Amino acid sequence: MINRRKFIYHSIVGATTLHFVDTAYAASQKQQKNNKNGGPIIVSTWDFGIAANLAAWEVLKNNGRALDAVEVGVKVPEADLKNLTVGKGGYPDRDGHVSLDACIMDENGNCGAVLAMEHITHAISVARLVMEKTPHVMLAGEGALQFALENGFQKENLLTEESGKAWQEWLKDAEYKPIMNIENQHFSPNKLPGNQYNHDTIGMLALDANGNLSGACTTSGMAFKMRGRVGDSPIIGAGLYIDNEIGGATSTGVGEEVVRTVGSFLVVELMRQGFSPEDACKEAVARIVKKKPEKAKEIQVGFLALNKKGEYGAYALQEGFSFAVCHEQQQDLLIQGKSIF
Ligand code: SD4
Repeated sequence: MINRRKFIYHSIVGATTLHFVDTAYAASQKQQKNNKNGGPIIVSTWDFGIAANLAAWEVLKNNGRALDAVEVGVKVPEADLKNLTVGKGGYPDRDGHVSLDACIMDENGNCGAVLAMEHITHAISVARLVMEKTPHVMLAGEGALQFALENGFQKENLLTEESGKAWQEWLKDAEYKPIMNIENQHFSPNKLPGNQYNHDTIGMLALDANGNLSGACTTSGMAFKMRGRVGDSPIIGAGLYIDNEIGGATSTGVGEEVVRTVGSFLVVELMRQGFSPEDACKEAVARIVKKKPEKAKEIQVGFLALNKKGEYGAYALQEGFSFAVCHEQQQDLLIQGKSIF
């Protein structure tokens, strides 16, 4: 299996140095390696984290600030029209509106977020402006859009031909059912025809050369959600949390379950207690399972964590969760191949 994944990935990205390995297999080696070096390092969720990390690396390699790196990085999938789960081109809600959730947090505990914002591709940049230019942490809906427009963002139609077609298709049955375990194309390439992901968020964590941590998280949320629904991704402590003394964490999957456990904050607090990043993520997933055992086989939830030493780890409820790691100009895509069962 490992060899097969390696082959697939090398064939896609060519020149970049990449390794495809199971998380459990690789995590301990990686942690040792990064222990020596600390930062700069970037980790982000899912396959699309690879391209995002490369953009973020351009900032970190020049001694840039982690905050700038994570913003630049997650803007890549936000602008990618082929990405149906983040930014422009993301799946709409059940009424056909694309509404975006995003948040950002820096090394000083500053944070900003936009919730259910329509018509603006780079939700993360609006979230950053909320953090830097307002006395608030969150702006939602019409107010977020108004703030964005007042600050020079252009109003756009975020529904593309492809996401519009997917919505029309969905309307035939109009059944809201998060499909789990198909997020990673390489892991289960033949499960569904086309690009029928119905959720995936980019969460990115970075540690810069000065030893400072920041994070960003951005998504179009669960596909075909109810109008006005907001998940975990823009909620500080749920979809993202940074504590510059300890580390950072971010989440992906069915946001309602992450909100119920304040998942990312929990992961960081577990690391404070001495858990490794991977063990902290595993424990946070276990708490979700404990609260809702009946849902454990139906949904996907995953956490990704990076500590102050540059050690990282991830854990997801279901197999197929990939995350991208970038340090010293090396890219890795790790797949967490173990189910909690
Ligand atoms: C949400 N957590 O809106 C997001 C969706 C996601 O992988 O991450 N899916 O609930």
